[in-house]
Amino acid sequence: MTRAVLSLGANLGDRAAALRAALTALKDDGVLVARSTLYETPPWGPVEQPPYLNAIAVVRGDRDARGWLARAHELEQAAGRTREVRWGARTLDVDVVAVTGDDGAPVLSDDPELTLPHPRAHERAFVLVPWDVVEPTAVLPGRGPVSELVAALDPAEVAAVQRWDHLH
Ligand code: A4P
Ligand code: MG
Repeated sequence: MTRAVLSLGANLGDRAAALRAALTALKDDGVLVARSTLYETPPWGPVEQPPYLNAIAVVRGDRDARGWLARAHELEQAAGRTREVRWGARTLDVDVVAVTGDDGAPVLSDDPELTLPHPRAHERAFVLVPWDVVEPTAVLPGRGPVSELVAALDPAEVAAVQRWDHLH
């Protein structure tokens, strides 16, 4: 058994439907431990594109790290994702943020196919803010407590991550 933190993002089409379908699929798999609400977030990175909806899912089950990546790719495909521009707009992106074994030890990997922890998670408000709400004691392996990483972000970036569910 392993535990994984997944980051879900969508900025094309019916963003909320894509995220909800993926979260429902994880629930139906019997692996969903916790999930955040949906947050609207400004696009991060060099590509100009529409705002995202983002969410975090904590899952636990009988998969290794590669197994979670494979499930992530299945969920992307079910949402009709095609791979175009790196960092560009997408119907659904599911990234594996971190994986831990049942002994609590983090899975570490510098394989470009699956880098763990995710190499950009520690600087992304759209990952850290929802994760901190769902799991206030979480630690990002090699980087520190998620709450401290949130505190170290630009406050404007944190404020720009806005709860969306209760507005819609
Ligand atoms: N890969 C390696 N490590 C991982 C990992 N830990 N989790 C490989 C998932 N995939 C990992 O991913 C490219 C390759 O990364 C895959 O072949 C996989 O084996 P991709 O999903 O095909 O392409 P991508 O999503 O464009 O690249 P990447 O690196 O996942 O992009 P990012 O960094 O996730 O950026 N702004 C906001 N506000 N919210 C967002 O969700 N997302 C992006 C995508 C940009 N800006 C955003 C958001
Ligand atoms: Mg991705």
